Amino acid sequence: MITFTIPASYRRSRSLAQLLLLFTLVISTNPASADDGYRLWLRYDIIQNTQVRTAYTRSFSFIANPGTSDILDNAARELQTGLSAMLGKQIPIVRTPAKNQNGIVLTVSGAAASGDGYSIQRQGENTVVAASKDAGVLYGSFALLRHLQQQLPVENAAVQSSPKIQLRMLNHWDNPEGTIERGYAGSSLWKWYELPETVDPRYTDYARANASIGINGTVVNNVNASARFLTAEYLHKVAALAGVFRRYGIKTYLSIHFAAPKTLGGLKTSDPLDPEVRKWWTDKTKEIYSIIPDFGGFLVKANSEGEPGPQDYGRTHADGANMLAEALAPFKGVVIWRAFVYKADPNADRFKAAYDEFASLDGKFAKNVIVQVKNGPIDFQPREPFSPLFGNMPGTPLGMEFQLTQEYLGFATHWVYEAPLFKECLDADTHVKGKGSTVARIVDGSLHNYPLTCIAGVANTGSDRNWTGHPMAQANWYAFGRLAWDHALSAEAIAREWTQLTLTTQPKPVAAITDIMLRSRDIYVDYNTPLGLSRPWTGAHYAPEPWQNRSSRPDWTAIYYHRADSLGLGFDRTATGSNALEQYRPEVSRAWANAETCPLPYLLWFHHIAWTKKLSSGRTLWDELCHRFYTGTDSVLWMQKQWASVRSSVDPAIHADVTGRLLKQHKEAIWWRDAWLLYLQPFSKQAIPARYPQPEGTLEEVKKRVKVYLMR
Ligand code: GCW
Repeated sequence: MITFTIPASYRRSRSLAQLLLLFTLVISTNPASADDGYRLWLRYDIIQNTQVRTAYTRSFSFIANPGTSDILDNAARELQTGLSAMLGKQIPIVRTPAKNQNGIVLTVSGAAASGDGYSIQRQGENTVVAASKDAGVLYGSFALLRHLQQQLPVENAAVQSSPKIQLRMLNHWDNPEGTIERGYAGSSLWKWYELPETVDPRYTDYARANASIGINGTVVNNVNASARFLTAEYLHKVAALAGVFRRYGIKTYLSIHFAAPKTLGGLKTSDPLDPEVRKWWTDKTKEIYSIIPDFGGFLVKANSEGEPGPQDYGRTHADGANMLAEALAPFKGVVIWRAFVYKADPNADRFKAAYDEFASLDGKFAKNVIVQVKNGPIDFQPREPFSPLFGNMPGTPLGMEFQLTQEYLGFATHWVYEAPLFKECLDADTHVKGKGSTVARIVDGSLHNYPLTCIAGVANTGSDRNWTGHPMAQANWYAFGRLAWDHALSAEAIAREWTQLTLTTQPKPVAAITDIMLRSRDIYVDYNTPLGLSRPWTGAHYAPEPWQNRSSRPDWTAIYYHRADSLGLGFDRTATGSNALEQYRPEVSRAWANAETCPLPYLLWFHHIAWTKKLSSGRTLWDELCHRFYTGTDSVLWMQKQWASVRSSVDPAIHADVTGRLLKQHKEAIWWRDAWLLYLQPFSKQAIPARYPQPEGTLEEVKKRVKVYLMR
């Protein structure tokens, strides 16, 4: 409701007409009346189409809940909230189905669906949501709500669905003091200083959002972990969060600091083979389970980017992981051990590092260990080939790590829909067991019969009212969850669905927005890192800095990756270079090893190409680069136009917010384009073709601008 108080001064001196005008202005500009994005894809706005609303009202006059658990109660309550809001009428929750009325019946029955799955069936005029676990009923309830939010016929709601992957998790890189490593949407959601006494209601909304897309695990702290989280004080704070999440079928996990036995326990060593160290972890784990009985397990970044690990004591990753696995096993907890490792070796190719360190450890890990692998071999670049570890550890469950937060994808300023990136990796064929050995089939366990399966997304959430900073970045959280549940869904179907739930159900604008989303990642790649370029970044990972040639280690410079010289551009990873290609099966490496046939998006990942070389596009390397940088940048203008065309169908506040970000995105696309081309030009010794508008400044001027981003 909008409350309106007439200011005293106005009451005295203004005419009624003026007051009415003011009233109208206040209403139309009052931010409280606009959509602030907080509700995400769970908006439940009243259904305007009276035909649909009448049909739904007839079908849903009650929600019958056997009511034996918090999770079932939450399923019923969500249906009640959603339906009541969409129908404009309170729908009651009852214990048993009302006679002579139609409604929704929640049922838990062993035969309904496997694992976390659910079925939605029409029985007579009732709609039955059934599952063998309470969580399945919750997922089914959200699926039904999704169906209704899209205003689809009730008769078509029948479906049977089970997740393909067991552990579908978010990884938060949140620090104890409230900052988020690589977070661009405000500060941490977790208010550590207030917990456990004060439990922010927002934690419940976070859990609802996750459960609505099937996410069933969350790691609440950064992999660059503070030992503080293992203290009793912090465990009680974590327990308060876990208490909220549990009611939505979500387990809580912690990232651990491998050296905690020393730093926290006061031991002389953290050697994983030392009996005292092992005992320390066993005791600590027991303590954790006494405080959080359904604790999920540990996520570990070890011997990576300066973090401590078993190699500090001459032990292997398997030794470290197995020690923790032993402590967790009695409680059915799991260890998720990250494979993101690389050494500061000037002669090594970082591309090969994870494979080199892990492939030989296959089969040496305990049963409750999952090795978590980033989608690409380097580090969440805008486009990477799939990591060669996938397929090469048949005896060790490999989990997938995607990054939702846009560390290398323009933070919260650039609109990049990531589902095409996820799909590109999941659908890639490793050929390890013949054709069709996709990365998805490795991660879902079907190829190697993994007993444990896991997929993680590094969260893009924060304290910003709309959760993700860029309103459109909500789609990346959504798409991750939907693909974690079913990797066979298409990026397009998810984009359409998300748009209908979040922005509008009108077909034309839905099509226009979906179109922007589907092209957005390629557009970004074109103006940012086309043709297989990577890591031209400053320390902030935001501004272009292809000239960066000095750092504490060679693989933290830009020139290490692009290798521009007077002959050409790109990293030779064929047999004449680092031969990283040998880490793939011949069917894969053959397709990439030949510069003539290597797909252009991967060309400079694997080849050093001469500036004048004619590519499969018919253009020379230099011309192709110019073409991509310019079309990528111009395409942002297309995004702006397309977005402007949906103005009347999208909430004004969200529309204005995205419009502003698109203006900035175009400016920055020009910045990226000019930085790269001005930097590469002296190497290529060729001009930017006259048909393109020439860069506005000099290389020195662009560099000055970048410096601003690096100032303290
Ligand atoms: O990409 C790098 C990030 C680090 C991150 C690291 C990792 C959490 O720049 O901030 O640390 O990856 O994945 O461990």
